[in-house]
Amino acid sequence: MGFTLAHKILESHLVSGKLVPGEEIAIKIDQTLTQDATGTMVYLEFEAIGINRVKTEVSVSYVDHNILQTDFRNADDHRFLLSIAKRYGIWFSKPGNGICHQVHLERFAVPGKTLLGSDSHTPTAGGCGMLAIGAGGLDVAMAMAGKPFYLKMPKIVGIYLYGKLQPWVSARDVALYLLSKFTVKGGLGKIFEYFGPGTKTLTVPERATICNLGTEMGATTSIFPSDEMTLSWLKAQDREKDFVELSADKDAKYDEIIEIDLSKIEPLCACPSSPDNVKKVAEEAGKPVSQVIIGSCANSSLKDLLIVSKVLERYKVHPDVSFEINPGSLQVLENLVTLSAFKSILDGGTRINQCGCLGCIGMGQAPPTNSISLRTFTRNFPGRSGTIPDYIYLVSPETAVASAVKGMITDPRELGEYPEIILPEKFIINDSMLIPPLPENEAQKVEIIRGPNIVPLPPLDPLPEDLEGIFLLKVGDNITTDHIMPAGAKILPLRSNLPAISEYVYKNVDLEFPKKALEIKKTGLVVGIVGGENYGQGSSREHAALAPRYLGVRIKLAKSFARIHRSNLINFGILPLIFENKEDYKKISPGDTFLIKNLKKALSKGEKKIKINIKGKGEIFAVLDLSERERKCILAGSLLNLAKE
Ligand code: MIC
Ligand code: SF4
Repeated sequence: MGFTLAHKILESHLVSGKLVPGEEIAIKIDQTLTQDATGTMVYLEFEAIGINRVKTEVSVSYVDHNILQTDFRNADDHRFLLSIAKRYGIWFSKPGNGICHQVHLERFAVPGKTLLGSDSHTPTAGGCGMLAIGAGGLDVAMAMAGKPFYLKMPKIVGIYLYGKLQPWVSARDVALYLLSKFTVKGGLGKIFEYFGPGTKTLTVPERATICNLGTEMGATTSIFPSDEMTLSWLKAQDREKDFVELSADKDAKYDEIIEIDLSKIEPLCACPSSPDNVKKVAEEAGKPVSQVIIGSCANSSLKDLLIVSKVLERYKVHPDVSFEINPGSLQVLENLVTLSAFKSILDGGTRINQCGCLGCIGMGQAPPTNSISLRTFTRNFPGRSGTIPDYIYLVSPETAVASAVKGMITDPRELGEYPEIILPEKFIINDSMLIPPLPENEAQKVEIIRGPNIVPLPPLDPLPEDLEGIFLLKVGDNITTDHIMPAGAKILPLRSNLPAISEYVYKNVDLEFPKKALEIKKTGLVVGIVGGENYGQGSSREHAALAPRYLGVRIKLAKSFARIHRSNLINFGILPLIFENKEDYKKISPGDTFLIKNLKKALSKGEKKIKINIKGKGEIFAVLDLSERERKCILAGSLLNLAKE
């Protein structure tokens, strides 16, 4: 029986464990990436580990999320990140150079290698045949220190593609189609591996779009084979030497197979306010739109912007629409200019922003009240845009530009003949904003520059014998890390200041949460949160674990957890408990007091069934399914404490 591509890469990087779905494995990490919003914390953690230089083949620190230097704090963060990169042997991608995933695909992704990134959309590099996984910051810090990455061996789902996309239908629609089938939790514990003749019709950036959006289904990662398309991408990037041909064996055994006829896919959109609320664009057509934005790590490649350019050669942007472009990278922008494709974009009435995440993480670009905004972004979680309530649709660049010129949601096939898009055989490459690592002898002398907003991590106490506390909050299914720890222009500057950012935990759900939690903490009790299915979906931000922990949260009791958030909870000593009987969810009300007796003893013995006594309501049971390593981490109070031990 043959092997899948994911299996082959995992096997060649296996440090411990067996490649059996559900078992904990450890793999060697070749490359890491961080971005500024998670990066400051990652490097504070890396410093705390006490290593002299990164041990990976390549580590890159990108600045793309918060590039709004509204005061000293953001500028200080950037300077801190640059000095860290110089000191520890890390590449530095300056603000303005582009979104981490787009730049990584262009300049660093290597087929067959492993990449761990402190950003949930790290799987984008799977478009180049790389096994790329998003993780919490501390896991990335450990990988930079040469430690393996631990994960539960996922199931490998083979997605067999055949046929060819119709004109005006693009990779984004394939991802939306998959989201409609799998929903936001259907990829949990799975790797999506694409194969079949249809893969040959998709370029690397198109494959990257599909891999990128696997994250929205909760998948561990997604991957395409490395073939002639990969070779032509690497050639165009002047990186032919990085090419190796890679694919699954002909008789590879997948845990599940799904077939997709690309020619049957139609333009789709994710309606407000979840990436899996998918409908045909035709069904929503005619609704007026006030804002349309092309950008984000999912859809801001050269091809995406060339389509826009071609459409704007024929049409102008509708007067009622703010049409905005956030190019994925400096390379994308420069090639657009060189191909003379920028002129029609400007002539057509487009607002151009710098290369970066911007409105995708609520850094500006908030839509007006009670109006529809169409975006090629990754997520339309409620309020993420900065306007509450918001009406955000996620669409392909084709649908976006068609709607921008018509002033209403429009099926792009209405625009008539599909323009010819020719990608250059060689891209203009400009690495002037990519700063290479310093040689070791020079790096040793670099001083780390910290601003007053960069606050060291407070100590995290080990697990006490008994846990007594109050369930302060009860939430429903699919709670995102944007609910738990919102981002946006006001909060993002606080990512390196834990006490300050903690004041915003659950701000859009219960404004008083931080204050009430700290009051409970002062009495010596701990705080508990009750959740539904897929608790903590979305981003990799460890602040969604770390900040609640700072406020005294020690247990989260849910029906199920999203992968990265669960790991982050464990890394910071919060128990991810799962209801043994989901019906018990109904029994708990906010304000209930709980007691878990002899918890430390139970954990030390490896017990999986935990008895929780709820005052006035009796006992319920929860499952604590931890590996030995995870148990030790919770007992120590955090992975950092454990690493120091
Ligand atoms: C996101 O798209 O939600 C982010 C912002 O890129 C996050 C990382 C963060 O919160 O800093 C992610 O996807 O992991
Ligand atoms: Fe940036 Fe948005 Fe991509 Fe996150 S999803 S990395 S915020 S562009």
